[in-house]
Amino acid sequence: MILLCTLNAKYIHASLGLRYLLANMGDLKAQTAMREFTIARKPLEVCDELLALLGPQQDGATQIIGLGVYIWNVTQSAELVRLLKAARPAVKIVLGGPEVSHEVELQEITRLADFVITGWGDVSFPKLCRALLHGPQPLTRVIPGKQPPLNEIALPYGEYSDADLAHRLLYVEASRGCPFKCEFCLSSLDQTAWAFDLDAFLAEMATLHQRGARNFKFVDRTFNLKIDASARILQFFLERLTEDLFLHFELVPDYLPDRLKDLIVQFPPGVLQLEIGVQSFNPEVQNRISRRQDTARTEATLRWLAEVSHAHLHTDLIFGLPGEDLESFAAGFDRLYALRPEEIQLGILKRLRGTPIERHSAEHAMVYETEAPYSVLQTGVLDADTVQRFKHFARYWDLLANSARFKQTLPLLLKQDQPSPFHAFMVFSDWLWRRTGKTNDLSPELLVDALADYLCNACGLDRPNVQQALLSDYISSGARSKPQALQGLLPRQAVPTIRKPKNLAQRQGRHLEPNQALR
Ligand code: B12
Ligand code: SF4
Repeated sequence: MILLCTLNAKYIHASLGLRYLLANMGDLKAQTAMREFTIARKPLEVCDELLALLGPQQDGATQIIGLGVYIWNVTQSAELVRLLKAARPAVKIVLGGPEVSHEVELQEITRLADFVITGWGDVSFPKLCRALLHGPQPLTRVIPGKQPPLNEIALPYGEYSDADLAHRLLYVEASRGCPFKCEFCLSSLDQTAWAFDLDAFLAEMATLHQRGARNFKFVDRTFNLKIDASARILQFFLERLTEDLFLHFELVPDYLPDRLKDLIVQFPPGVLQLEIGVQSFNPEVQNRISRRQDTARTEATLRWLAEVSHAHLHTDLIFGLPGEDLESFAAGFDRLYALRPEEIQLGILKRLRGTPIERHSAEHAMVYETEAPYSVLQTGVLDADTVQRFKHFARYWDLLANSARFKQTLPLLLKQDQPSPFHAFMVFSDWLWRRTGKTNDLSPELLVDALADYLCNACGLDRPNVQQALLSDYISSGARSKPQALQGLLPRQAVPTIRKPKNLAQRQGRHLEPNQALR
């Protein structure tokens, strides 16, 4: 028997990689099963469950476990492999996935396993299984995954169950790879992008849609690379537009021809989510990490999307890039904030295994965590304290700004007596950290009280104005407890004005104006 397994970041994330492997098992499919867990599960429980599924090993029959290893699960996966090997040494463990595809010999998990397939696993995993089951036995432990023409790979979408369709994000891909070279990113090693046959892909999407799928998360690295294909995909979904449709695409920010704009603009609020990596506005830093990005066009695209389209804009910045100091990052943040995307996700640089960013480590005094997720701890221009302060900032920004829970209050906070929104939020973030000492378990009520205290007492703002803003935000958020700062002001039973979104795009739902959400 063959078991395909992985530990997803959360239940809502269904593994597309494993489904590809399952769909391509060919004659071995009948004896292959797939089992997904989350990283929250104890490795011992996962081990017991997998061994129970395999059943006792009879007459020396070969049993194989294929494990998908990623940055978010490598620690737990290593423990799982250790337990499996201890309990049943004869079981053949095959690893694959981006985390074990590079620096293979340097990792503990790869030493514990029997085989590692690097890169694409679609055809190489079944081939290895055939060799293990029927011989001849493979000669090497580390096997470079074959990258066949995409039309030779069976599409995996039939492997999504009805429960997946109902409860999870459905990852789909119209293309693999990326032609760009941003050195912090694993996709920079791809050299180019390869497109799946669009007719075959759209036929699969049509089947998923007929089966009731409404959440489609495209993992294409760059959705706006081949405009003909992007336009056909958008058109396909425009023809199936319903209130509960949710689509997520990743775009490069400096290229949005009118043809795509004309289609994007036709999507009503709540349907399209666009993830746009800006990463840095500093041209010297962009150059250093080989990221080609036209700043003027980036700003023009973002401005158009924010002002004209109804798309929800999820933008990304990376803190800690080689040579980028706090002031440069602050300037980039302020520039992006001025364009008013719904979300600015503030990521911290990670040294992913295999990525070329490593070449800057010595010159820019980069220090990274040695264990996953390999986040930067300090650089030549950012000391460890500043990196810590930024981590608090990023978390609080998520809670207060990206959550859209404080739409009225946030402008009061960012207008404080500081040179810019970034600096104003940094002062608040330092204050909140001193006061609470934590970034987790901060309830909406605690945040309301903290904001009231900060704005009225530390900044000296007029209390009724602050309370008015907080009251409006608190009621809109739908929270129902009673923060101290709003005692006596809340209606007896605060009625939420935003309907809880029905579909999985919950985060996006919170950014809708009440009248849009109630459409
Ligand atoms: C979906 C996704 C997520 C989801 C999680 C999904 C899940 N299942 O739980 C979320 C959004 C949570 C996420 C978060 C992060 N992610 Co992410 N994510 C992706 C994304 C966009 C899609 C993955 C996918 O489905 N790909 C398509 C499938 C077909 O490819 P695949 O998964 O690589 O599978 C193929 C091979 O790897 C191999 N394979 C896979 N499993 C197995 C098993 C066996 C036995 C074999 C033989 C082969 C094999 O065969 C498959 C088919 O060819 C990729 C980028 C991308 N487009 O791939 C990044 C990516 C996986 N993420 C990455 C990173 C860095 C992160 C973050 C650290 C980002 C951050 N915030 O800084 C976080 C970590 C979260 C955490 N908790 O720590 C990196 C991976 C680095 C690594 N070494 O694992 C990627 C590659 C992005 C990049 N280009 O750099 N991510
Ligand atoms: S960051 Fe985006 S554009 Fe750059 S290499 Fe990675 S996927 Fe491609």
